[in-house]
Amino acid sequence: MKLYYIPASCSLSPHIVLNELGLAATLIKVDHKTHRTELGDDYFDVNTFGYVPAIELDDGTLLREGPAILQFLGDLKPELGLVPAHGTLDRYRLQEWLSFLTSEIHKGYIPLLYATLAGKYVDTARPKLEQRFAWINEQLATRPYLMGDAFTVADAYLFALTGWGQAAWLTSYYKADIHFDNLHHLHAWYDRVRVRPAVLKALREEGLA
Ligand SMILES: N[C@@H](CCC(=O)N[C@@H](CS)C(=O)NCC(=O)O)C(=O)O
Repeated sequence: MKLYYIPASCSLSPHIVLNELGLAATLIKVDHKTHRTELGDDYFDVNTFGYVPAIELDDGTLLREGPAILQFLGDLKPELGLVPAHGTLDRYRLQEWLSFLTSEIHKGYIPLLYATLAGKYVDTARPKLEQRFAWINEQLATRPYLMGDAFTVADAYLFALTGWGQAAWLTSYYKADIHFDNLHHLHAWYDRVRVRPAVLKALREEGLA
């Protein structure tokens, strides 16, 4: 297994977990400015988004996103108790913590970190967000919903977040200047989700329809 990391960044957490597990992974350092690995490769060829952590399994499979990686690693040795068993309330409690840490703490740092870069936060955030939505658009080219043929909670989450950019039906402060005009698969997905009875009902109940 390989772990792509930037020293002192959030990839420190899977690094620690690998050590807890006593697993000898190959550590590959990524330069956070050039996005080159210490082997000289372009890290964007490994991870489309250029961020760490990412792990590469021995069969070449790549896994991204800290909370997913941490759970994957913990599940390799359940007897160590680094993650509670699947299906237990404690497992959801762990996911509650991971979601909180990733969205409220980890990403809560971003304005502070970019503020130190001469107030460039908006200029940096918008293209990143648009690139990520473009990637989602590509995923939706081959499947009707994020996970495949069936609507899941992830579609409900994305629907709410996409609305902030699209904002066709919003008049509130949840409006961001993000452009989706060319993302046809995302549009098709959005229209598909928007007419679901449960979605229409929710929009009505929130005074948005
Ligand atoms: N959604 C990702 C975000 C990871 C992330 O923000 N990584 C930062 C380090 S803490 C990074 O690699 N930044 C460099 C970049 O985005 O180019 C996750 O939760 O794993």
